[in-house]
Amino acid sequence: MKESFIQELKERLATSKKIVILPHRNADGDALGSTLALKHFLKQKKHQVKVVSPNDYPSFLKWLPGESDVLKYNQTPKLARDSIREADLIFTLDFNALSRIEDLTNIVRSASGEKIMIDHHEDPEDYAKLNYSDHSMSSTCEMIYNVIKALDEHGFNKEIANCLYTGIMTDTGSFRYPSTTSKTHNIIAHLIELGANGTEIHQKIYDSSSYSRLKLLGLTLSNLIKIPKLPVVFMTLTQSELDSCDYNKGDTEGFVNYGLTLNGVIFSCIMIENESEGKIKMSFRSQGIFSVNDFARNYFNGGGHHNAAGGMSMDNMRNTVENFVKAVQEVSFQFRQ
Ligand SMILES: [Mn+2]
Repeated sequence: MKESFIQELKERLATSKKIVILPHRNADGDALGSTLALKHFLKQKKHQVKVVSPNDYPSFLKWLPGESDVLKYNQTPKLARDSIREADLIFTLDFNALSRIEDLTNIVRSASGEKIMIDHHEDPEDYAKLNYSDHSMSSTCEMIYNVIKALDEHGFNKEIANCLYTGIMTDTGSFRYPSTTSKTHNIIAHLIELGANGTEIHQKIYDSSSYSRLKLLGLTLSNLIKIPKLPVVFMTLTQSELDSCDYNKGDTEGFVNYGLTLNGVIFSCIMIENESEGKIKMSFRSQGIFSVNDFARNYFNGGGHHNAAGGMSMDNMRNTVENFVKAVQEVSFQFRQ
């Protein structure tokens, strides 16, 4: 983190401000954890702070302290829009391209408040006046920890600790992805001292599957296909399969990771049909040097991180699978290195 970022942030926060904090659409543990943690911190500093989310998020995040005050644009559009327009400062957390907030993109772009980006994805856009962008970071929550510590090391409390623990845990796959460093563990140790309850958080996030989710997982795994002679698997879920299990939003979260548990596999993909939006959502995960960020950018209008990325296809499932397999063949030389 650059010293100049903290200095400039301190200047902005020296007087009481109206502040809006935005997570990306379909917020995950890191997006919601980081926005709420920053909100708890800034509220203590006598600012007026609102978290505005583009849409709703999975129910396993709804216990996060402060969640019930989040304004959801798809539920209360006027309130959300007015808050953004009136804000002096607009923090955008856990994303670096304004398209990630979809319906809010133009509202935020045209808002007069100063934009501040804190994020760990690659290739940031240039919309924010102040940036703390570092793709080596495990999570935006780890970055928010650094920001709070630099602004006021006594500014943490139990709520902040629980929010930050959640985002670091979910974005590191429970502290096992390569972005997890000794610094990450030191931060986690501090968060536990501050009152974060790791056991409880883990249970609330991971042991909260609905019946429909477990049924869907079974279906997804039975649809798993290994591409012969390559360390690649893919899974598919059509709209009718989703419907047959009474699919709820968020049910398929994390399914793509199961592909990597197959011995020798280093690249896993899941393709999930969304009939009403007329597209197929694709998630990619890899282990080691193969970049799914590049793969998603080059073939499926997406991007993300080196080992975790997303993309989409406007084609039907059959053609999407065909295109995926073709793309994999094209990059297959990378698997032989
Ligand atoms: Mn994140």
